[in-house]
Amino acid sequence: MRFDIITLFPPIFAGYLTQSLLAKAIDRGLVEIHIHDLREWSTDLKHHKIDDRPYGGGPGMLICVPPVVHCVEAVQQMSEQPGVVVVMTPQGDRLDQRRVEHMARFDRMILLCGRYEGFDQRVIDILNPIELSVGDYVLNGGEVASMVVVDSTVRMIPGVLGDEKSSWDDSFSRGNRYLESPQYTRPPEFRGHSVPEVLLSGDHQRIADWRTAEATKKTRLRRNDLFKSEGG
Ligand code: 6GU
Repeated sequence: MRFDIITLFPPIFAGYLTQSLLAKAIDRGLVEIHIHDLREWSTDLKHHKIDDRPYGGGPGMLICVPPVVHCVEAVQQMSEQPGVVVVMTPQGDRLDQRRVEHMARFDRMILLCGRYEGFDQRVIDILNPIELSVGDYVLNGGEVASMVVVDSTVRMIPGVLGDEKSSWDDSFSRGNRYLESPQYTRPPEFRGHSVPEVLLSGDHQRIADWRTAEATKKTRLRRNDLFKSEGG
């Protein structure tokens, strides 16, 4: 799967791309990520300005339409495979695991990271992108949100996780609508806190029943809404 990320702050991505699971997926050729600096498509050759004040007044600055459209068109040309254009914005559809699993089937995504007060509306009207938000709170820009999209999508690509089963078992994945039960590893006791006896019993049926009961209890307590959205 190929990701093209368009941003005003390319250095934000350096650490993220070179660590852990994502770095391994890139090494193994399962994922390609290309970062593009929107400022390079500025029509203002002197200051590489890409934003301006909103018509009609109001606070802050907007990202102008010409550099964004030129950049997306140029980036589309960089691969034969057309990319699905995704604009990261708090006004977008809220990302959830169902959406992630749908997007994991795309061959290529072009992620546009907003800054300031967002984009000129004509960016949306011309590019007709998917608009995505990662939750009901405001971030300083779409960069962190785009990493959320890459991170959650990549782990659904077959072969990316070592153990195929592990993403299936996760909370919110297709196989599971419950939060996870508590987990423990060594030592068996620390500062008076012991591992539940059942987990040391070796009785697989009892362990499975205990985990189901704990997961159900935690979900009911913390996220009762998950029981009501079975279709989700
Ligand atoms: Cl995609 N962008 C910004 N700036 N804030 C957000 C968001 C995106 N999703 C949630 N909050």
